[in-house]
Amino acid sequence: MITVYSDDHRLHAAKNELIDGTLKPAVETPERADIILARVRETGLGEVLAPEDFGIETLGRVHDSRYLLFLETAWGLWRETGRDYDALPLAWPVRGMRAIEPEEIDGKLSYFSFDAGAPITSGTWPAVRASANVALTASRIVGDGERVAFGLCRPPGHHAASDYCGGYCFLNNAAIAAQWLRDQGAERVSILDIDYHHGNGTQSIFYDRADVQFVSLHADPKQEYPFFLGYSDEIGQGAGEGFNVNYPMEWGTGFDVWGQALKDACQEVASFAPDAVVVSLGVDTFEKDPISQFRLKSPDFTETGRIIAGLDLPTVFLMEGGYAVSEVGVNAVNVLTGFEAAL
Ligand code: FKS
Ligand code: ZN
Repeated sequence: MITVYSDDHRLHAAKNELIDGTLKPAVETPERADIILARVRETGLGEVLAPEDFGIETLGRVHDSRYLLFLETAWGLWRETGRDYDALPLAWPVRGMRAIEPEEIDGKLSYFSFDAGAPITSGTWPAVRASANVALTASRIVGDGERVAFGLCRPPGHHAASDYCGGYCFLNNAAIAAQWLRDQGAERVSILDIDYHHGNGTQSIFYDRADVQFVSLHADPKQEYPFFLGYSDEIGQGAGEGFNVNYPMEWGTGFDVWGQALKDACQEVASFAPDAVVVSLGVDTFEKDPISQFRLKSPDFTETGRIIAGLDLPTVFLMEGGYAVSEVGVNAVNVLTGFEAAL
């Protein structure tokens, strides 16, 4: 299987993040991608290719143009105010407040985000563009007839919506990939999101559409981030009704329950009969993940790949989360080798 990877992910390296009420060193680090790439090479998974540049119009198929302009200019505006450390928002418009884009950068940071989990640094814009190009190139490879490709995306994408960032995510790589496949002539595309956290951004982008199905396995929002989306009664709206499927699961869930949910999710995908599947591949479901509460073991990821291969569909794997750095490479690549072994 071909892996698409760009060194430009390193340009985004947040210093800190708020965890449990204190500023701690960021857990979404460049080291994560380095370790996954090292494992790809160690296992001889296949060739590693650099991404092609797809241009900003491709991003505009999914993201709002004001939001893209914000991402491109935010660091410069923040620097102009004399600050040289990571830019973070601190206030959000909730119930009864006005959603008007403010003029000042601090207000814009708030307006274009849903949490303080997506710090903007000097290299964030080139890094997130490279990450989207990685996703698009992997999709192009599958669109050209390969059965499968792996986009080693970093930063991740599934919390980013059309016009806001959050949860380490800026551009929604999976949504951009799915939309590109549609624009290239795929009639239906499924996004199977197996990251521990609900892909609120991806869900919101396709919620009223019948051409892109969103199916997600994740920790129950009544217990876990992102808290405000991911319930099982979210089934899509309008033309999209029936094309959004959520499998929220309790803290402590192991592969007995999770693996069954994956099989059920694959049934949903199979009955949608898509031309291609985009997998939002998070391995933060791992038992030793430092920020998560599921209990998957390393061999369970191999089985996960095998089950997904059973769909017998063109498949684009895109990296999302996974923070147990010493095992993130083994677990992510286990999914890919499990998939390949089942072909
Ligand atoms: C939990 C605090 C939650 C934010 C977690 C973000 C998770 C990101 C991710 C992605 F795939 F996007 F990277 N903090 N105590 O793993 O879903
Ligand atoms: Zn996650």
